[in-house]
Amino acid sequence: MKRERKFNQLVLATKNSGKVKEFQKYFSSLNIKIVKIDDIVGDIKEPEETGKTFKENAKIKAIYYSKFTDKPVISEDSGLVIPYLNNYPGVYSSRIGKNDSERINKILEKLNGIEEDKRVAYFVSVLALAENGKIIKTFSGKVKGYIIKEPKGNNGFGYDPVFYYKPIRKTFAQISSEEKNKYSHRGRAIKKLIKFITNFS
Ligand code: ITT
Repeated sequence: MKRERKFNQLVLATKNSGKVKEFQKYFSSLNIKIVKIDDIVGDIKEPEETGKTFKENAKIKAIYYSKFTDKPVISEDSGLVIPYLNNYPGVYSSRIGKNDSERINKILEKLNGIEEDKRVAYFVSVLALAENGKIIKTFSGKVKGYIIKEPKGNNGFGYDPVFYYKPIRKTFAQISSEEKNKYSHRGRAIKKLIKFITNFS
């Protein structure tokens, strides 16, 4: 069954410039225009992320922002999950410190002296697609890595400098955003989103 209207434009509802860069990179070769929410509605108040899961928070953000525009909106909730630390920091990934380096130091302290096989970590991304305050669908992506003892690399954002991806023997901060999109939680979730919107266009 074909949808009547094409998803030829998506409003990206995030305040995180690192995410914006990766989305723009991914979509740059496709016939889908990414518009930032700020460019449509200006600097509006962010919704409270009261959910207990990434999916709940992604939905909260997508529903909230999609009430400000008639265009389809995509939001993301993502974070780092460390099973040895009972899945910390999880949905609190952006809130455990004032800036990226404080947040990185917090997890390095918690893992101080812990051997490599227990330093497994996952990045998780859940995207929510919504229109006029209603969720159309969610998409998720996950990638496994290891938290190394000292930050390496200057690219990316957030926990990328300590997230070591074994298949390429580099951290996510040592590769370009294009390459990161090939392996990352976000890249994997975006791939599912694209499959959905292009099948229904
Ligand atoms: P928005 O809600 O406006 O999208 P945010 O930064 O608050 O921006 P989240 O609530 O989804 O977004 O928090 C995700 C946090 O998880 C993010 O701030 C980083 O600290 C971390 N994170 C997520 N994806 C990451 C990635 O690809 N690389 C490094 N850190 C990442």
